Amino acid sequence: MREDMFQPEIETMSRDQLAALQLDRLKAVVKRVYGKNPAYRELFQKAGVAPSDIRGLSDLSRLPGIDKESLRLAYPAGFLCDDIGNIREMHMSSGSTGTPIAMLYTQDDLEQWAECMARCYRMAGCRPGDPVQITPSFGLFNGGFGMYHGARKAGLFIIPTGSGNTARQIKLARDFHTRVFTAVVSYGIRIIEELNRGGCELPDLDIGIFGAETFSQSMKKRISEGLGIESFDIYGMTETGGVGTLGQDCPDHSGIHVWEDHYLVEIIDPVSRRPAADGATGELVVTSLSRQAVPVIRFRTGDLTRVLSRQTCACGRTHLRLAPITGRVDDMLIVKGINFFPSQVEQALLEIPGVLPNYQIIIEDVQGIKDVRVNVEASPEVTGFMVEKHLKERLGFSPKGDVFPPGGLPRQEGKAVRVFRNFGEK
Ligand code: DLL
Repeated sequence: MREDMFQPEIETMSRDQLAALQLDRLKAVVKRVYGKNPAYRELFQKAGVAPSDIRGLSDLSRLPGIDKESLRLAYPAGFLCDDIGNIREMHMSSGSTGTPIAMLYTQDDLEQWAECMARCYRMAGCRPGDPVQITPSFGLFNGGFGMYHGARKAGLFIIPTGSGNTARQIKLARDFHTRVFTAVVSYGIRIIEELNRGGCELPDLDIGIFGAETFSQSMKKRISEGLGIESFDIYGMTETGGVGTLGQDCPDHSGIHVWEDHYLVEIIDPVSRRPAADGATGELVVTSLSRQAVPVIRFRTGDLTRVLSRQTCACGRTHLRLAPITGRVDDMLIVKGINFFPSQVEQALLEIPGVLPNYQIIIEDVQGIKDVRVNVEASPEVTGFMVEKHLKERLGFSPKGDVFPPGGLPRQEGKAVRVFRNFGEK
């Protein structure tokens, strides 16, 4: 029995077996959405495709897709494919535009979520009885409850702190010997700051599971070193059923293993919508194969990534690996003709010794021309000029760099807001 796998028979299944399972499940989910939901049926009819047309996995490309806007317009339950009486839980993403997306779960959906999360915990090296501190918030955000459901399934000792009260988080971690620390990426940094500020003793953590925000290599390094842990990058979203549903990296840290028995993934060029070759960056499109209440069909996630490998990993898992998410399609900034993502600014900033992982990217309109300013916290030896020079080398253009003392920039609870635009556009 492999200790590091929750379901070794599924996690190491041959690619042929996996494809056969995916096809069976794809046929079933297509039949389900078509039979049970008028909105889906209408989309299928418009695209001129019926469930009987799905004979092979390549027929996926014949299916119509949905995106965040479709789900928002369908709020609260326009894509429901089950009886409302069978719903046992809901979560919701607030989104930037204000109209929420609701995700509803049947009992089977909750089991599926817990199973995906339990695989992630076990893959990170968690053993039954390990104390796990769950710091994402408990509520409509899926982070806290998803980690909770999975920890129940994996037999961990749950310390459900939820977000905030950083000093207490550290005390509890010390008092109850937290081995596994779970958080939204930027909260890892908050813990390190608090440790430095209060001169507190570092709790004896081993494993960190972080997600919900881009996790650049340099951020991962800072957090791992600052907390003395091995960090894992966990991925999921409200629309696919929450944290961990899409997967996580393994101890080989060679990409995010996608739970392909539950999700079919495609990468497309966000503009032409054509499939992108393995290795090419594009938008991730997801079909949920085993969810009951609100399965998504060819859902355009808006997240940018690429397929790193479909080969069996050194860890023994056969499920394909994606590159860490670099950003969202609509996060791309174009300034003075140069395209870049906030995560590239983060990566470059954290290469500068003395720069702290708290920053803001401000896009402003200077006499009709779009300009960028980067505010960053750093120790006193770092100057604005040093920041500007390094960003110029790494990004190819020179935003203005303003350096703030440690603690000088605001912090948010939950996901960090990094980009601010001070004129009319989104
Ligand atoms: O953020 C789920 C989650 C909670 C994942 C806790 C990990 C930890 P949403 O609020 O619906 O759900 O936001 C989903 O967050 O489309 C990505 O843009 C981003 N995201 C999630 N995980 C990662 C990650 C949760 N590991 C959106 N790396 C997604 C980069 C991530 N971005």
